[in-house]
Amino acid sequence: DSPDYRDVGLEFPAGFLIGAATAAYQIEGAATADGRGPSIWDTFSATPGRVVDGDTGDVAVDHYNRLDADLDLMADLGIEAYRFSISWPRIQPTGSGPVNEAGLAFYERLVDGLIARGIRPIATLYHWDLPQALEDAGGWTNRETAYRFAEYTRHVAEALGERVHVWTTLNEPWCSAFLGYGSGAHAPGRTDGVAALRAVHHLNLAHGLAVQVLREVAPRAQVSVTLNFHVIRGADGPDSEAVRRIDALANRSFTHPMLVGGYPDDLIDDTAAVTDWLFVRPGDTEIIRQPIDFLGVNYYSTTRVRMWDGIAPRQRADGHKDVGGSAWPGSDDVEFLTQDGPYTAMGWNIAPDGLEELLLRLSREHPGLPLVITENGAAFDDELSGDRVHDDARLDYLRRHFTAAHRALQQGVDLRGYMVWSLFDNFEWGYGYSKRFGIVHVDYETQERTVKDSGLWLARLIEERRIPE
Ligand code: GBH
Repeated sequence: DSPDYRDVGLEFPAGFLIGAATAAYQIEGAATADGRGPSIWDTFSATPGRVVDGDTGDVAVDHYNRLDADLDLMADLGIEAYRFSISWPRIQPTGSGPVNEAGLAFYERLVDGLIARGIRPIATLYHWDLPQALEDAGGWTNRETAYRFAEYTRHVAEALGERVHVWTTLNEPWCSAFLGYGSGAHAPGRTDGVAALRAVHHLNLAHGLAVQVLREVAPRAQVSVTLNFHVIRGADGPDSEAVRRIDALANRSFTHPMLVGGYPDDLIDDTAAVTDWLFVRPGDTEIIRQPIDFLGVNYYSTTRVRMWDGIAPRQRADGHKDVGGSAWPGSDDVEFLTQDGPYTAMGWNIAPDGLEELLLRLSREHPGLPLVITENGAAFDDELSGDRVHDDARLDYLRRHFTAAHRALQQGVDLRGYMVWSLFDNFEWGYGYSKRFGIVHVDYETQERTVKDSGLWLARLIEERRIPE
């Protein structure tokens, strides 16, 4: 009998960090303030047809100009940690050269404001906003971008390393590589399988180089990377060819080089018709395989696949718009199937058992590596009613996933924390403002913030340290 994950009263241990997450381009706005340069997401969102309703991050939730009030809101919710990202084009408007001090000052104010309120800062160095000037030189298909990222990391760590004790190099490099250069659903919107696989390697290299820099500049810091895992269900059984292929491309193309060493043989074989992988140079394996202090896990949903005879029809069960390219170079004969509901507003199936399964798998395969859930949450169609937002569906989603995390803890998984995605409704990438993930509602006309019922529920969970009614 499988659990329904709707338990109440489950207690989280002291020291288990509970908080919320955001990303720079999704919330900050102020796209040209204080010398910020353009990123690939500015270019992409300004290109007609790329983002729903032509939305951009120009204003977003205006967090850049509302920092103090937003910090007070975090303190009111009682969050113990805040996971945010630093905008590379604010620090280096063209992706190289000296620090733009005015841009850096924003993050100094943010970090100081968090510390003053007793909230632990968790800084992500890259959440998809590559400086456009670097994209013009090839972006993540160009090996040089990895070295520029290491330089940027050094600037940021030198400025903030004394105050920020938890760092994440990259957020979801799978999305950067395969949605940015493969399917084209994300910036820079390229549709080229070789480019996507080159990007995989240069993102891995950037991670390794950045970890080396952080160890040198901030030796006492906790260093991590955040990956979005695909929890894959095989329509033809759990050990099917389709499951193995998608696991290789989606999961092991990052975990293997970062945590084990080198690329998996089956990944190289599966992609042999697309690339010879000669962009991997001697010595890269050692640079990428750097010890990290914990692994950041982003989890939303599961994926269901089977092999197809020929090029599989691209059903949009994967939650992404069909923009022509493939996110699965060398595996276009894998079909993605619609799964049983219930679903979120993204069309993603709700499956807390997938989170439990994922945490158990990671802890079994990488013993000794602590885990942190760096993102989990859901979009639903919320409505303001007076000064409340009764988002029962999101509250229920969070309850079930916190229960799943608790079950993993009970089974011995070294899980250290849980960051809910997201603190605010925000710019949901290709979906613009049409999808709301926040535990805080934002009125995009007035920029007024309203804590949703799910936010009040999270505040109680943090205060009582147990899953509330
Ligand atoms: C995260 O991306 C991002 O880090 C965050 O910025 C974003 O706002 C948030 O989640 C919500 O989308 O069908 O094979 O593509 C999550 C991106 C969405 C990628 C689910 C994988 C399902 C697998 N992921 N998607 S597939």
